[in-house]
Amino acid sequence: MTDVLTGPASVTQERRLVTEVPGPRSRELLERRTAAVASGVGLTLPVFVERAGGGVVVDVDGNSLIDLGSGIAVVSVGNAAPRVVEAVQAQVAAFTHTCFMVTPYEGYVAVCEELSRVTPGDHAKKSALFNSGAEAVENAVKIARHATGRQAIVVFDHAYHGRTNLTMALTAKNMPYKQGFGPFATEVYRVPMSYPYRDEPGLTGPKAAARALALVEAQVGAGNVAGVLIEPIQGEGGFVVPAEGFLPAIADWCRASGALFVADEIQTGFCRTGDWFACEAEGVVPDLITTAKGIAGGLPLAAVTGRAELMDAVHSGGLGGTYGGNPVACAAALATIQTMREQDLAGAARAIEATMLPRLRALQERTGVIGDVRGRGAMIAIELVRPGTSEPDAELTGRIARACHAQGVVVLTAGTYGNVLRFLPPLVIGEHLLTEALDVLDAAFAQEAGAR
Ligand code: PLZ
Repeated sequence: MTDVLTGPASVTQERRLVTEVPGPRSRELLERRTAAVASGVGLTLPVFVERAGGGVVVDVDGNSLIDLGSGIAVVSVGNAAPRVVEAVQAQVAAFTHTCFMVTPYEGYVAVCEELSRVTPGDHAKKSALFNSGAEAVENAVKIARHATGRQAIVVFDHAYHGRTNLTMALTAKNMPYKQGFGPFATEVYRVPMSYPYRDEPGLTGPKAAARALALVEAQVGAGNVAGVLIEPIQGEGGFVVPAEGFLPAIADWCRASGALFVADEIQTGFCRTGDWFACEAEGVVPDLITTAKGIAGGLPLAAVTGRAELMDAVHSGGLGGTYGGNPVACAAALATIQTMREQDLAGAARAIEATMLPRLRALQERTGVIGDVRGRGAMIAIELVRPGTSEPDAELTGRIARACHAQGVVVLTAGTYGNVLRFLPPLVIGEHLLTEALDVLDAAFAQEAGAR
């Protein structure tokens, strides 16, 4: 990890609180937000941002917070990363939009070329670009159905794939994502995930896969499955890392059954887990892969990348959208990918893991309320439980998160049971900031869980 300045020069890489959090300016803006913004739009931390860079977010009251969220795994290269800013400014000044389907431009093509290079597998690939993760997942399903001539999509417990109608159906958790929003799309079948902390002891990855696939064969029929859609490490579900051998067994079954293995790497992708993509850890090569979030340094961009013959199965004009692959977002993506390569941000993610895991395991030993410490690279989580049990403790999780927020550290929660604290620092975060954030976390546990 380096401590180089990786954002706007005006953002000093420090935690510094000058008011309570949220401060008076943020509270004023919160009042306006409450009056003008639909209350269905969620809110983690009512601190309004003025600028951000590297591993720091500066609020409108002048407080500097350490960022362990990256805007939900987006600004992996740092907020307002200099090279991204430069590329975006140049593109905005040249042209902002033509619609790639009307009059194309090079940036879109260059992003697809990069996706062919960085995604797993050395087969011929093609890509299509979209605006959001959910839209990419929707299109992956469209492509899988069209290419196979089959309809069923298999998804997993604890999965998160988005908030549109089809992706709500693919998502597991009811509250807050699905409650009252049905009816949902059909031909979606959910099977058990490999969740080592909560599975029965001794359930290996291959056995967990066999458990899931036996259900698919009995209840769906292998010949009806267009695709098995899976996050190689679950994101919103609580950074659930399947047991070793689970993903390869699912991928093998897909190959044997003529179903597509579709990896949703929207949260895990682009160096987050210490490789370009999380599937690489077990040498799994997806037929289709969805990406978004970290791809473009904070600009909205998403993609489906896959085997050329599958991507080309769809008739001309069958895929698209007004803004998909917007030129400004493409310029940002090219700058982001270049930054990741040149600064070895996959290596930076592995260094973050090396710093975090021992600290969190020590905290687990001391407190007795952390059931599991897990994750890979800069995608690390702890699952909070009642002492001596594996009963989820969402209430304590919320209190710890709020205590961190009050001390100027942005942390996020996750998990089907709401009892997971997850850490997604920008990959460029300085070691000193990361260590300080872990000190704040230790203190939050001392305060809220009585740990020394
Ligand atoms: N697939 C694996 O993690 C987005 C959701 C935040 P969009 N996760 C953050 C929220 O509460 O809405 C996500 C993901 C995986 C798909 C998506 C959807 O990506 O860009 O939010 O549509």
